[in-house]
Amino acid sequence: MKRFPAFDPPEYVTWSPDPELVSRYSETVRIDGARQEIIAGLDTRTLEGIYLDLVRTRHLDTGLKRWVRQGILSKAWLGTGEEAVTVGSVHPLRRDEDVVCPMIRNAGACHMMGMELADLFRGYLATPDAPSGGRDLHVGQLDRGVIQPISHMGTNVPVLAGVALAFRIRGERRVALTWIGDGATKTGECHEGLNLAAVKDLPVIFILQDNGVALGTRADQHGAGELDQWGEMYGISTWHADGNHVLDVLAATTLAARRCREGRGPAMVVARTFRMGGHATHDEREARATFPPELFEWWGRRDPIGLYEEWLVGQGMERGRLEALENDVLAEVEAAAREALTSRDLPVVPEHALFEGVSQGCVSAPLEARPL
Ligand SMILES: Cc1ncc(C[n+]2csc(CCOP(=O)(O)OP(=O)(O)O)c2C)c(N)n1
Ligand SMILES: [Mg+2]
Repeated sequence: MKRFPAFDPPEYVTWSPDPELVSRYSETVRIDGARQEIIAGLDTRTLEGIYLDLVRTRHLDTGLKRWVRQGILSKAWLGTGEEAVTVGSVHPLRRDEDVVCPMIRNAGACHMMGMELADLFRGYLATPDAPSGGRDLHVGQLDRGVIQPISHMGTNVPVLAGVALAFRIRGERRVALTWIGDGATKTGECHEGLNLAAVKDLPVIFILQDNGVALGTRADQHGAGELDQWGEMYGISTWHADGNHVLDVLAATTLAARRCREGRGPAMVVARTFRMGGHATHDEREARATFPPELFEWWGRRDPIGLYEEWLVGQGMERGRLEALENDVLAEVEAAAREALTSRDLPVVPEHALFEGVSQGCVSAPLEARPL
């Protein structure tokens, strides 16, 4: 894929495939028979779709970072390096009926569920036509099955357990899914939500997105135990996946979703990955001081998009085809950013921001638009 020296982490700018990692990527596909079967069932169009979702997610970050450099934004929260966790876990969901609640590093889930890229940019600009009506940069859209998170970590867990409880009571075979950062595992809400989901067998999937850091605090500073068996402690069936391997995450989440739809939920997928930048763009230097350069190098060699590209090429995909797909995405993201910028001309009516939609709980889509 295209590398941008001005925006990409340096490890990605100079990225070239490590033959050993490329071969290990293929081995991971074959380790588990059930996962292998799921991956073997993905046709070319679907594999290209996964590539588009990954690249769209990366270039949404590129667009936001460009805005930061241009002074349009003061900072942006990026998911660079963690794209495979988001794309792999949303892919198995049914876009017209399942519900997600993404953390700020899961922006890819929003466009995968059907939200407009321009709306994701507008969320940052706080324009009156942004999904939150300009009130918050966290965005969601109920009629696309995306619940807007709030900033408080861990609160998404009981909310999604509640959504899944509603599915259960109505006898619907729908699935709720949310992500939990390693830092968020330390919150009380998270514990309460997981426990409720487990004792009620709710159809909810928790993706434990362990990037080894919470803001500027390393995982070994914020927790003494291992997170690998954390879900099982609550009685939640757990799969482990390589967080930088989109197909592995996809296959594990497919199995988790099957379990939920059979009424045997909840389920957890533990995926280790790494944040290739700061908590947000303002503290990249701090992040580089938090971890040794070797760790950035180690994870940098495991760029989830670079490795997926190599796997696709190994399957017979033409590099020219990948380039063409990426060029389409770049044009799409650029157009979305341009469109969002025009929203800055809209008049802001503070009364609307204060009162509109409050009684309905959502500005952009009244609850009736898509009953939960
Ligand atoms: C309850 C709560 N405490 C503190 C914060 C401040 N805060 C925002 S993000 C963050 C770290 C989150 O870490 P993690 O859950 O691992 O997610 P990551 O940022 O690594 O994706 C913290 C401490 C918050 N938003 N909510
Ligand atoms: Mg974290």
